[in-house]
Amino acid sequence: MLCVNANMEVLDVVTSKYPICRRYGGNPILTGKDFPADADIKSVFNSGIVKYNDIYLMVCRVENSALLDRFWIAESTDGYHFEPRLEPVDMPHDDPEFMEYAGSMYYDPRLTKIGDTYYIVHAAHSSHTCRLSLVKTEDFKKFQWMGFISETDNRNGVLFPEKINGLYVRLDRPNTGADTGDIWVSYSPDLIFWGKSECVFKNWQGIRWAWTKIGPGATPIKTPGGWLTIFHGVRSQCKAHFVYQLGVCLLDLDDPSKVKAMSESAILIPEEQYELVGQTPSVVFTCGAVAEDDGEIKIYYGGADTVQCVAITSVERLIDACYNR
Ligand code: BMA
Repeated sequence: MLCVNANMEVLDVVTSKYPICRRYGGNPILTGKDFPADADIKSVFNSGIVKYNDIYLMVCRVENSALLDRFWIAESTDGYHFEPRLEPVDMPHDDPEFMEYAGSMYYDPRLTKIGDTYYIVHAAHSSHTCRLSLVKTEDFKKFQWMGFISETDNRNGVLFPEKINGLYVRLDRPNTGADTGDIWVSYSPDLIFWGKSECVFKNWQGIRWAWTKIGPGATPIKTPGGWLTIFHGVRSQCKAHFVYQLGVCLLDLDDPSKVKAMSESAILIPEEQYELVGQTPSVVFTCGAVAEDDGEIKIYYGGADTVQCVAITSVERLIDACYNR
C-alpha cells in the first residue's frame, strides 16, 4: 500500500494500517495506589507530560475521595515506570484570585515548552463555570500563575511549542451548547490576550465517530508536513453515555486553522477493561504525548477517568493514518 512518511514522501510499502497505536502491556502505568496512602488518591488520569533533562516528567491529575483535583508530579527514566514525588505540586495558593476561583478544582494539565519555560494550560472551575488558566515554571519546583486566559465554558486548551508568524498560538474548545463544541485556534502576543480566533474544524466535519463534541488533546508535534495534532472526540451512545476516543489530524505549519489531513477512524478506542470500567465508563482522553528522537510517539492517556495509561505509535504511522482515509 502507499504510505506517507514524516518528510511527506510517498512510499510504496507493505504496512498494516491497524492498529495505529499499541497499548503498553504494563497499563495502567499509574493508579491511585501508587501515591502516598495518607493522600487518599483514588484516581490518576489525563496527565500532561514533557521530557525535562532527559526525565519524563508527568504532571498528573490526581483526585481524592472528596473529588478534590490536584496536580502531582511523577518522574520516569523510561517513560513507563513512574515514581510520584512525595508531595503534590505547590500551586500558586498564595494568589488570592487563583484561590478564589480555581483553588477548589483544577485539572487536565497540558504542558508546552516554549524557550526555557514550561507552560501548563489547564481547566479551572470558577464561579463562572470552567475556564482555561495558565501556570508557568522553569524548574518544576516553583509555579507561577499567569491568569485566566479564556472566558467561561472552556476546559480544553493547549499551546503550540513555538510562535507562528510572531504570535503564540493555542487550540481550545469553547463549548457551543450543553454538550457540543468544536476545535478553535487563537493567537496572542503575550499568552494573556487572545484573539484572531477561528474554528479549525467542527465535530461533524469528517469525523463520523465524534458527533457530539471534540477537543484538543496533546501538544501539537511539528513535522515537515504539518502540526501533528492528537485530539479527542466524543459521541453520545444511545443517549445513555458519552464515549471518548482519540483522533489525529495534520494542521498547516503556517496557518494552523487549515486542516491538511485527518484520520477517518479513531486511533484509540476504549476497549480494555481499564478504559471501559471506572469513574466514567468508555473513556480514553489525552493531555500529552512525547515525541522521541527516532520518531516514536508515546501517547499518555487517562482510562475511564480513573487510571493513567500509555500507548505507543510513531510520527509516520499517525501521518499515514491522516492520509489513508
Ligand atoms: C471531559 C473532561 C475530562 C474527562 C472527560 C470524560 O469533559 O472533563 O476531564 O476525562 O470529560 O469524563
